[in-house]
Amino acid sequence: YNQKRCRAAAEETNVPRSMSTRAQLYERVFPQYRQPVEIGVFSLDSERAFFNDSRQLRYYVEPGNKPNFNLRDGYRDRFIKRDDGVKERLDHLLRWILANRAKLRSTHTPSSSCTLGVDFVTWRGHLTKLLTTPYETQEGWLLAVSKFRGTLYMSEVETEAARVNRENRTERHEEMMYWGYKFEQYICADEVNGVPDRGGVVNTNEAFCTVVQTRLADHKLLFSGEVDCRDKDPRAPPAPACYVELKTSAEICTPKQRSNFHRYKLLKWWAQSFLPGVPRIIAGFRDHDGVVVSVETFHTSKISQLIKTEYNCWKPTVCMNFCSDFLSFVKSVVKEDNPRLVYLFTWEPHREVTYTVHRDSQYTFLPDWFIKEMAS
Ligand code: 0WD
Ligand code: CA
Repeated sequence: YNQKRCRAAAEETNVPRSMSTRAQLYERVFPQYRQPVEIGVFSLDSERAFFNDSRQLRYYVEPGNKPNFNLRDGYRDRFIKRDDGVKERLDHLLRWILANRAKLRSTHTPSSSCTLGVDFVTWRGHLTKLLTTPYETQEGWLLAVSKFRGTLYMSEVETEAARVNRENRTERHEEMMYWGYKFEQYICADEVNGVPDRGGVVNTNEAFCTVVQTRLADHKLLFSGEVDCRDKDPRAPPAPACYVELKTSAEICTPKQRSNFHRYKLLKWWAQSFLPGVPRIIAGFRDHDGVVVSVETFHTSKISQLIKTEYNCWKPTVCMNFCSDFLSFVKSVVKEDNPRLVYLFTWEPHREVTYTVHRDSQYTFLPDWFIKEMAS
């Protein structure tokens, strides 16, 4: 019924039913992307409780380029893992919006207006997936979209394939997921003049998130992303320019490995940090046993130069134009303002982006507490 209805509606109004992800279609001039501005922050504590402040912000402590970091240390006895079976959807970001509603209204819309004054609200991670879609050949995605008071809220839904992968991770993979967090602990201090506590507990419930506002072509965006740490120098530029992204990756030993690193990993790293305007990525290269063998800095703005030596490599303009066109597609499809109505956008590699419509279903994601509070 839904499929049919949606087709009928689309035919009446000339709304396209699908969209191509072929890279060549998006090779045109770089779209306007306004410098992202931080409009707030929030923290999630060791129990995943929300705080409208920067209590979880950590400080970057330079490791030197030949440090002695064993990323396996503490996996068995000093690790508290977030339950990734719990789907939080946009909840923390919605809490931030409610807590800062007055501020948002007065700076972006006439004081009498009851709208947020942005077109899209989402996680940075969801936008990263959109940016990399024209080059992705492994993993598809599902994005649920609802329109509420003129704003399009976009929340990821776990694909069947992703759930199967998550539920069948090997012990080796589980441990390797810890390595990235352990690397953060070797590099970050809790206090501005502090030192990292390598003997402490790694708790992946804890997070510090920035909330930024920007514009891609004619789309006003408000999104949030997790930030690993900041430059401790008080003279550092204001956020997000003082933020530092931390990464780990397998050490590069062969030309083939170097090429794969440039083609796949640097694409993801670039997209993730470019979106919120994080200028620096600190990468720890580790061996098979989880020992960091070198540390390198990547400047986000220089990554696209770095990869130009690769044959047939990814292009930032394709990523940004695809994202912009996808957001236009969403705007053309999602017309009804109703928080219980979900348009589910679907993409699988080698396919087009399509969508289905769902009323009062398992996909509804805007919580009653948010809708109620926004109405008051
Ligand atoms: O509902 C969902 N499907 C998701 C929710 C997917 C991704 C994130 N989240 C939520 C969580 O509340 C998290 O605190 O978003 C927050 C982070 O959002 P983001 O910054 O937009 O996510 P992303 O850019 O994908 O990842 C940033 C970091 C990761 O670091 P690396 O260096 O590995 O990219 O956030 C962590 C991870 O440390 N992370 C997550 N934390 C909580 N839940 C998740 C997740 N699902 N995915 C990555
Ligand atoms: Ca990171």
